[in-house]
Amino acid sequence: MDAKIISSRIGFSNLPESYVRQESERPRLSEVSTCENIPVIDLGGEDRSQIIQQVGDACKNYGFFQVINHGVSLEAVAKMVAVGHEFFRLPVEEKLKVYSDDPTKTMRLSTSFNFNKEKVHNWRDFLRLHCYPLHKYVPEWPSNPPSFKQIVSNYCREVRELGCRLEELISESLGLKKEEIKNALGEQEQHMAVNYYPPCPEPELTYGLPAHTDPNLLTILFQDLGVEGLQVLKGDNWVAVHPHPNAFVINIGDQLQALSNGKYKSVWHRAIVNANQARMSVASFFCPSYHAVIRASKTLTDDGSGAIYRDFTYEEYYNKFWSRKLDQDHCLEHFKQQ
Ligand SMILES: O=C(O)CCC(=O)C(=O)O
Repeated sequence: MDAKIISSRIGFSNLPESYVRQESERPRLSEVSTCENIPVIDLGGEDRSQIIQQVGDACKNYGFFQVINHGVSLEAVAKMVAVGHEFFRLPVEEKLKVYSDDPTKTMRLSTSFNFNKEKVHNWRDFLRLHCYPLHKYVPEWPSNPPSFKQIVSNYCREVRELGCRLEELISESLGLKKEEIKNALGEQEQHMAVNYYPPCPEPELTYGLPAHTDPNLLTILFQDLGVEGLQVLKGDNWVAVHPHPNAFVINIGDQLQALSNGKYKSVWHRAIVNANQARMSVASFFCPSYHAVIRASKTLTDDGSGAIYRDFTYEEYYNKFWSRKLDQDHCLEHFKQQ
C-alpha cells in the first residue's frame, strides 16, 4: 500500500506511467495567464456595504477571491502550516496507520483523488478530516505529531468564524437577509483537506488536482506563500492565483451556485505541481448538513425564471460527487430541472 503514497518516496527521475496524462489533457503551462489576478478584498474595512458590493462582484465575475484582515490569527495559520508539514515528513509506517482509499471515512490519509476509480492518478497526498463538531471528530485525528489535535482544532475554530462571516456577506450580496444562506444549511459540517504536492519530476505531464469544482458551499483555502499552484478558469483561460501575504483564497462551491439559482458560479479550478519545491495547501470546506434540502431562495426565483435545479439533499449530492471522476462534467448538471 505504501507504494501509493508519493510523499514518502524519493528519487523519481521520471514520472511513473500511471500519472501521465494523455496529450490533450495536459496542463499546457505556457498558456496560463499570470498577469491577471483574482480580486483581493479587505474585510477589515469600515464600510460594510462596500465590502458586500466587492464580495458580490467577485462571486459573479470570478467565483473566487482572496480576503485579507480576515480575523484568523497569523499564529493559528503559521502553526497549522508547520504541523501539516511535520505530518507529511513522518516516516511512512507512521502515516500508513491512518491511510485509507475509502471516501466515506471521516478521517484518512489518502492520495490522488479517488485512487481505485481513476485510470490516471494525481500528484497529491492528502489528509482529510471532518472537523465539526470538534468533540465528535478530534479523538479520531492523528495523534502524531503530538501537537496536531490542539493546533488543528484551534485553526478550525477560527476559520469557522470567518466562514460564518462570509456566508452573511454573501447572503446580503444576493439581496437576501444576512442569515438566509446560513439558515438554509442546517447544522453545517466543516471538513478539511491538507493537500501535499511533492516536487514532481515532469510537472507538465500531470496535475496535483485536475480541473474540478467543489461540491460544498464555500471553501476557505490557505496556500503556501512561496509556491504557486492554484489556477482558476476565467472564460477560456487558466489564470494563476498568486498567493497574497496573509490572505485566504475563497471559492464558491456547487451548493452556493444552486442556492443562488446560478447567479454565483462554482468555478473550475486545478492545482499544478512543480519540479523544485513541495507545496502544501489547507482547504476548509463548509458544507450543508447532510439532511438539508438545497433549494434556491424564493427571492431569487420570483422573477419568473423559476429554479434551475431540482430540490436535493446534500447527502444525495455528496454521494453523487464521490462516485465520479473528479474532472468529469459539472456535477450540478445532473441536478437540473428536467
Ligand atoms: O491546492 C490547491 O491550491 C487547490 C486545492 C483544492 O482545490 C481542493 O482541495 O479541492
